[in-house]
Order: sequence, then structure tokens, then C-alpha cells
Amino acid sequence: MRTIRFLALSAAAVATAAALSSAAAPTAAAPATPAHQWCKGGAVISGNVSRPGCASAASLAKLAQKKTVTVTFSSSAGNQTHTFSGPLLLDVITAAKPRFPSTVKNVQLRYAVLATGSDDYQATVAWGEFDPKFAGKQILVATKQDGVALAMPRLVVPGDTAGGRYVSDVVSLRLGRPFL
Ligand SMILES: Nc1nc2c(c(=O)[nH]1)N[C@H]1C(S)=C(S)[C@@H](COP(=O)(O)O)O[C@H]1N2
Ligand SMILES: [Mo]
Repeated sequence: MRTIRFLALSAAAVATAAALSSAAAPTAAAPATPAHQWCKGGAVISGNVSRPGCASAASLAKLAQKKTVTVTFSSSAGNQTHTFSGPLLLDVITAAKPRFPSTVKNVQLRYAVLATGSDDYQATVAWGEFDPKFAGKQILVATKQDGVALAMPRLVVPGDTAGGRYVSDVVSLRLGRPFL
């Protein structure tokens, strides 16, 4: 029922994804080929997954769509209220088949997803925040904001007071283990 088609990645795409997400310092040089030029309208899924690739706007649209969520967050422009819709981050990541070592108790709780915007703005959400067995937040990879299709997806983190994790123009979602 859950169908998402991941396009094969070119070597350049893989290199770009690695450059985007492995940035040790926030000041890392921008990748030669901006990810959004080769994953149009979608985000690159990478990290601890068996099926990394481009979750295009079309493939995001094929995932089960969470009903709209209406949220309010504070920003430098004051409080903002928006209605977002799109698939759950859980479904987007699950479609890419997370790989967790099996022998460790609740191993998924060691993992997080790093969302990167086209401007290299980054924020993480921990696995336990969007796993229904734990906090179960309806974290979205939104494809629509206030009824208007977004050119690039936006991370939506209901419950956040400030807008900092509402990462716009998401070019990369990387599943990883922050502390090794
Ligand atoms: N890509 C990207 N997303 C971002 C930011 C950013 O600088 N770059 N700023 C964040 C912050 S701090 C806030 S408060 C909100 C502001 O939302 P707005 O840009 O829709 O006003 O976006 C968030 N998402
Ligand atoms: Mo902000």
C-alpha cells in the first residue's frame, strides 16, 4: 500500500547527498551541484536506510497523506498560523527502509533525522519524537502550506513553540545516529 519510487542516484547525486549531510561544520562549502537541481520538488533520503534516493514531489504525493495540521509558531515576523499537509516523516523514512542493528534494545531511539534546507539551514528530530510508540508527533514532510503546493517540502513539527524546526525547502533528510 505504501508505494514510493526512489530514483537511482547518480554518483554525483550520492556525493552531493554526502556533502550535504556530513557537513562537520555549518560553514562547509556548498556542494558543487545543489541538490534541488537534481531532486526537483523533493528531498534526498539518505543515511541508515536500505533504499536511499530522491523522494520527489510525485513520490511524496503517493504516500498516505496525513490530514492537514494547523499549527502556530513564533518567528521574527511574530506568531504565524499555517495549515500544512503532506506525508508523515515516519512514512517517508519507513519507505526508504531504515536499517537498525538488531541486537540493541530500542535501538531506534538512538537515531535522529537531520533535515537540511537549500540554504544549508539544518534541524534534527529524534526518532522517538515521531514514532507512535513514543511521542508520536505528527511530524510532516509537508508538500502544501495553506492549500498552496510548495516548490520544495517543509518539515512541520507540531508542538514546537518557535518556528526553528519548520525547515523550508528541504533538500535532504538523513537518518543517522548522532552519538557514536
Ligand atoms: N531553510 C530554512 N528554513 C527555515 C529557516 C531558515 O533560515 N532556513 N528559519 C526557520 C525559522 S528560525 C523560523 S522562525 C521559520 C520562519 O518561517 P517563515 O520563513 O515561513 O517566516 O522558518 C524556519 N525554517
Ligand atoms: Mo526563528
